[in-house]
Amino acid sequence: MSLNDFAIIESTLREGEQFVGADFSTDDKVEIAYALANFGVEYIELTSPCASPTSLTDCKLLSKLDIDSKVLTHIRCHMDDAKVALDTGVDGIDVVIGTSSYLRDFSHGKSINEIIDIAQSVLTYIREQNPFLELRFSTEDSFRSTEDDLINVYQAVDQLDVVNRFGIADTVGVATPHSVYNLVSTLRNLTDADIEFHGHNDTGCAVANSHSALTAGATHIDTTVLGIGERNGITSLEGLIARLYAIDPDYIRNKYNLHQLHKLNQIVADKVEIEIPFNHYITGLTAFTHKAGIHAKAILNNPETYEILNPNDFGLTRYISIAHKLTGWNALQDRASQLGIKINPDNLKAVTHHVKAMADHKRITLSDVDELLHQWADNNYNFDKTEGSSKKTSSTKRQTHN
Ligand code: HCA
Ligand code: CU
Repeated sequence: MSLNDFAIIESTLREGEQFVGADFSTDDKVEIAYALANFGVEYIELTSPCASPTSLTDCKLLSKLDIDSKVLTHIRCHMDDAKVALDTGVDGIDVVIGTSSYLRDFSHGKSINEIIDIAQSVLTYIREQNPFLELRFSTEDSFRSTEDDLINVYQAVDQLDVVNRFGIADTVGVATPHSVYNLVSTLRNLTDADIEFHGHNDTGCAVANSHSALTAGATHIDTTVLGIGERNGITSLEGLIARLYAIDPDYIRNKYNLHQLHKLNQIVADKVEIEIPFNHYITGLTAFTHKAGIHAKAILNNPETYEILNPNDFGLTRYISIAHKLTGWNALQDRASQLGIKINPDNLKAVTHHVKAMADHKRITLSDVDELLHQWADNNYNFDKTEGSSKKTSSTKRQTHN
């Protein structure tokens, strides 16, 4: 199990470029690469240098950046692509070829034996040209390939002894934690090389699948910032970090610069012209927002009661929402203290009752609550106890609270 010894292959600049909203300029790529390196990802994967003339020059440029993350590029299992990639100065090359019947019949048209032949010649060639390069071989659409085909292909490549790492790709997001565990375990028993998992999120399993891959012995996980990629993308960096932090906070705190995560998300979100989704792991607007009175009370006593992720570790703060019918008097007491208001327990309960009644009738705001707290802290106000309405009897005393 490699939950305590794994590396992130951050593919925002490769898989992420395949997101419909992405159109990164050279400057964008440099900025994102620096932000990823500041966060501390071990690898940054770049679009194939064969994709376009600028992809080639950007690959060369980003390989020269003074960053700690290793720079990889990603190519088809093709001799022409290999020659171009070798010339870019990257630290490693990720090679991929489809093995499912879909891709064999409707994409490259090759049989399993032909795939093995091509893989052998391309991978051997790359290794001959550069003995120090990190070389990875992956099958595309691994989870709709037959296990026999996969074993034949991986075994044939393993015998060459030229790759550092094998990849398994859930290209269409069909895998489950169970199927990922089984396939990674099979590959783990077959080779001593490192194992990388790349998982799409079409059915919402990408983070769980990545976690499962690690428990089965995978060593490398592909991510993108905000999960961007083809269709609805792959394992998000933030989802993986949240998942692994929940298991071993100290390990993740020491491994990555967690305070950089929100900034990194905002940079990428701005460039691809989306909002960070409200419910996104760690960085979403509501990720640390608590609402129900019962939750608020416990959170105020001990945040761990309802939080497995500490927002402070990410440079963020929690928020307790109080302007609604589910509110409770503990949360309102906390708000009163924030406002410097003294309010006796009976009045506090009366305000709580009043807020709830008011919220039953209309959408209320924090200022409505604050106003009520001010009013009830001031004994010169009499309230009509009919639910949902209050009646001021004095308009002078209130000013002392403003
Ligand atoms: C794609 C290819 C890929 C490759 C993954 C990998 C996939 O369909 O664009 O090389 O690990 O999802 O299979 O992203
Ligand atoms: Cu992919």
